[in-house]
Amino acid sequence: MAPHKKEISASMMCSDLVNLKETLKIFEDEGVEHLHIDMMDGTFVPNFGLGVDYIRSLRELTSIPLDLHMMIKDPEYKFQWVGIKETDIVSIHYESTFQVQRALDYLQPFGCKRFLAINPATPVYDLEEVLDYIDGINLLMVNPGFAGQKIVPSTIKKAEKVMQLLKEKNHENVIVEVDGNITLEHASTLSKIGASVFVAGMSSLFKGDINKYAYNLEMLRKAINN
Ligand code: S6P
Ligand code: MG
Repeated sequence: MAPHKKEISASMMCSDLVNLKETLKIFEDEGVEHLHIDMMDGTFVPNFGLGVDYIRSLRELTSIPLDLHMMIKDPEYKFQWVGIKETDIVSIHYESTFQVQRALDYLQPFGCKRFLAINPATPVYDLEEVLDYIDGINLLMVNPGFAGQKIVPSTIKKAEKVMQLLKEKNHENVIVEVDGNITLEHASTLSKIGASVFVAGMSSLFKGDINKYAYNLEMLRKAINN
């Protein structure tokens, strides 16, 4: 199988609302593949995040596909609220619902890419029974809820274990996304391990003011394609 294309998903939780239009124009010019949307309900994770009105407005401003990271409890009953498109990625968390396989089934009619998100302490073997129902894995490198955190060190080794599992189970078609503290160094390491979607937040893209974003994206692009 040909290796997956290396892609960037810009974390919109880290973007400045005042310069939103200009920021999106830079992302379009730089070929950013996804906009990462951290949805949080204050229950599944200890924070509130981006919601349906924000998503609706964003759709009017850009056609860059969305990467909806649903950090919410029982997401299967809320898919209809969001306006999911076929070009989107939608991640739900292993621990967010009592019946995760059913939730993935409920997502299928939307035609989007279905990703399962796992926390730093979620065992890799939990993925085994759902490999047939997912297009990707969102591997959290931090405990979800906040931008600007430090990586949980064991997650690098865990990324290797995930790639090993996909190989053993003949599921190398499954995409691996990495989310949280993706510095240039972590991006480069994780790219070599086999990750192909990189969430760009405060650790890479949103460093300095808006005039730095294009440069930051180019640096990240270099790190993931090395
Ligand atoms: C964390 C969330 C992430 C953050 C991302 C930001 O709960 O899932 O997507 O937005 O971590 O990146 P950084 O570089 O600030 O960690
Ligand atoms: Mg996220």
